[in-house]
Amino acid sequence: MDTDNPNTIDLELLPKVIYSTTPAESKTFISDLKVNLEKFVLESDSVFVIGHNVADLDSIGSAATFAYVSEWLRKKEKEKDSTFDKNPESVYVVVNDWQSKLQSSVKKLMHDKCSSIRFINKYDCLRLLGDNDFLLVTDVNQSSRIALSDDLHRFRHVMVVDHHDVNAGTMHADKFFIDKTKSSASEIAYRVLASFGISCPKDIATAVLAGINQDTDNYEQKRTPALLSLIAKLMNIDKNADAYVTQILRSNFYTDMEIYDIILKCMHSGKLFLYEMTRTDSLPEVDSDESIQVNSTVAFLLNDKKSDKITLSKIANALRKYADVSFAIGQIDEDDKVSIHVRSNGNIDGGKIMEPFGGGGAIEMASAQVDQETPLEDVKSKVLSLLPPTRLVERTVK
Ligand SMILES: [Mn+2]
Repeated sequence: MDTDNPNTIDLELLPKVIYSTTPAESKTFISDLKVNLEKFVLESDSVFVIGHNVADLDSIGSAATFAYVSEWLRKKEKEKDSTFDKNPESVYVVVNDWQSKLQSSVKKLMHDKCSSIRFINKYDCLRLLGDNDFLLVTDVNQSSRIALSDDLHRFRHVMVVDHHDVNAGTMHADKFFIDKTKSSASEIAYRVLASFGISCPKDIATAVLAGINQDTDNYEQKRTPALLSLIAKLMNIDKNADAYVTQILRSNFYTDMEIYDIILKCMHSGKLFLYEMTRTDSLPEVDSDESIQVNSTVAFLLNDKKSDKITLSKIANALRKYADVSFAIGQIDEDDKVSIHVRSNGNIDGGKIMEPFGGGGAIEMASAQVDQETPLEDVKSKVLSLLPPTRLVERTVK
């Protein structure tokens, strides 16, 4: 665990987190979030919005929406009050991994739909940074995953808005707004925009839809009636939004095929495993009602070539389409470690399984790093032993 990192949170402080886990809480969650956001946005000289490193569509979609809302609030304040002395345009989105490292779809979204957003990198941000500025962190709460982790203390206010749970690696911030029931940070950002009564421009609607699409695996996960009606609303604002999102995702063809190439190679060398997992009937604590939901397919990929965390998380993502829980395990160049990445449909808590390895994350998505000397097979056996009491049947991959 990140205990040596001075930027991470003391777990005792967690009651400060404002959660939303039920629809009833969701209303007060949004109104608390609104009040705090407006206060920080109007008090501060500049507003910086940042998502996680290696920005994805949700990170960009939510950051662009929050930046749009911030600028709108400052403009409205200036109209109302001529003595308001903040520049409405001092609102920026910080993207660290400048264009080169970003996926094609992300670059396209930034270029095509975010032309009104001022994108800057970490160094521009530090150059512009004064002593009364606000940092809004979106789609992430882990200190190790943002570009400004060493500079958080330089902001007057830091606020986190996320749909992933907090844990020991969570950064320091004044306010946390965590809504695990929402599909994506983009969905939260849109609901905040709507609650201010701001009419949503076409480009922002498309960016929000792109974020939701990314985090729900093309609207396959977290498909609640509320989300489906939001998707319909966004498609109504921009009739071309869905076609546009499909088109930018297709531009990831080469990078996607590279991932499938690794999966194929591992499959041919016997390093891809599928298990049918069934909870045995003899377990005393399982009653008949509960046993309905525990038939799951579990996939493991052991990559014997060195790669990186992003590649392994993309492999886990790709395998999740064919399994309920997927694990990608392999050596990474970074820190000479073995990295474990899990994706889950929610039946099994991925974050919990990563905890004994010193890692963590959300139910749906988590990771951990272990010593590089650990054989990949041993990691797999340990993961298997951590799954709920089950009967496992290995299935041949064909
Ligand atoms: Mn997200």
